[in-house]
Amino acid sequence: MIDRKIALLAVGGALLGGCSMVEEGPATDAGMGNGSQASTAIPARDLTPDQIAALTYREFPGINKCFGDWAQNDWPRDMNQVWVDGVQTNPNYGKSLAFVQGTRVDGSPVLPERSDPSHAAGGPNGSPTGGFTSLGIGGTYIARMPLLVRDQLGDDILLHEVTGGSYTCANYPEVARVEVSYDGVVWAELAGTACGNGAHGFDLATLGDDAPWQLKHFGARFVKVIDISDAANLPNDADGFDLDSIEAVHCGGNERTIDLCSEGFYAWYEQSQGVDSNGNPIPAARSNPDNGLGLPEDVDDAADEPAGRLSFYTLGRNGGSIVYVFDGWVETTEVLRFVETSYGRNGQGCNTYREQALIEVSDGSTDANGDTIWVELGTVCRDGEIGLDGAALAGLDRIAAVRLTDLTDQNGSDGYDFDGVTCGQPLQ
Ligand SMILES: [Ca+2]
Ligand SMILES: [Ca+2]
Ligand SMILES: [Ca+2]
Ligand SMILES: [Ca+2]
Repeated sequence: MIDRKIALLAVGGALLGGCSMVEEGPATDAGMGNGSQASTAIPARDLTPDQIAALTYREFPGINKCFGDWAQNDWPRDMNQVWVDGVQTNPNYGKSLAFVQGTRVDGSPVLPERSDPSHAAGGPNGSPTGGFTSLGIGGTYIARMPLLVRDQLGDDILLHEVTGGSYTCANYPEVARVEVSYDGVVWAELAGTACGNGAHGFDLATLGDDAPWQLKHFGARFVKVIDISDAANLPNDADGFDLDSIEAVHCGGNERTIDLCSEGFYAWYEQSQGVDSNGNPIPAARSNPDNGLGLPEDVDDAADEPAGRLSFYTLGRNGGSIVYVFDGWVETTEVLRFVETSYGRNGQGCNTYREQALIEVSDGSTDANGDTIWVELGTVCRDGEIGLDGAALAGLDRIAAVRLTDLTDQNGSDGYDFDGVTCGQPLQ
């Protein structure tokens, strides 16, 4: 899925320039660059999806500080060794990118020595006299991180900016915001902005509810830095946010294979609950998706429900659905056993009360539109087992997520009452 190619759309010729000694802050060399340089800069605040789709990657080997083996840099499988063997160390820097540079406030090109996008790849050097990339007003810079950036306690990404002399955010507000992506297709914004010299923290925990579940569960592969400087607050020669480095504070994938017989689901996303048989909302007690986490309680009588809550989550009629994930991976040699709650009907067949759900699984892969690729395994009615061999046939050797969608056609039912998942009888 990461076959997308990234081209460098930076200012022509700028990449050949070295690091000349130019004071950061307002550029004073009015004789350079103005009107003499071909530029493909797009004077927009952000890239359109079409523009992003047209980008191709440019790699900068040899500057990845997260780990040393270039051959292991690619998602998804080669990260396993990196993480499991403990080779991974902090910090972790962006190493490859796409770049659409803006202009200076007066519309002239950013100086060549401040336009080399490789100067923002790799670690920070903190020098106001070179080694950074000026985004240009409204410019966009995309880094592809060598390892997934993960949400752990506190800030997960640091933007390093360089500004020398007496210039501060207050008197020279060059500002950037950050978006992240799992697949390079769908982007989601992180809270906060960066402005002024030094490191500025961003936290994946600030992702909105509508962010893709892969981004929240697996982490961010791509980091996009967008200049949002207000030209009205800056002098004519200001050239936007000066990016020294993108640092991942927390990186690495969760490569654990879970024990399906003892763990069940770990978290849920994309809840879209249906309604009851009369079209009314499902009662609150049946609407907590947490009730489907962990091992099933397998309750057969209302009196046996856990204290303070029910053991199940009701999908709801008319296609109620939810995505559950494991705290790691499940091999597709396994069988999933789904447990449903229907009081007093334990041991009775599906035909006695037809509450059913469609089961789809995913390893997190997305298509060209950024939509999750789901592999349909079939339907479970009440309690039921379903092998992952169908996913194996579709080319997956492990899964991380299961989507349940209600298919109940039973009169009077409010849908499939999902209790939990566990292991089933092994495949023959
Ligand atoms: Ca965090
Ligand atoms: Ca600048
Ligand atoms: Ca039921
Ligand atoms: Ca349960």
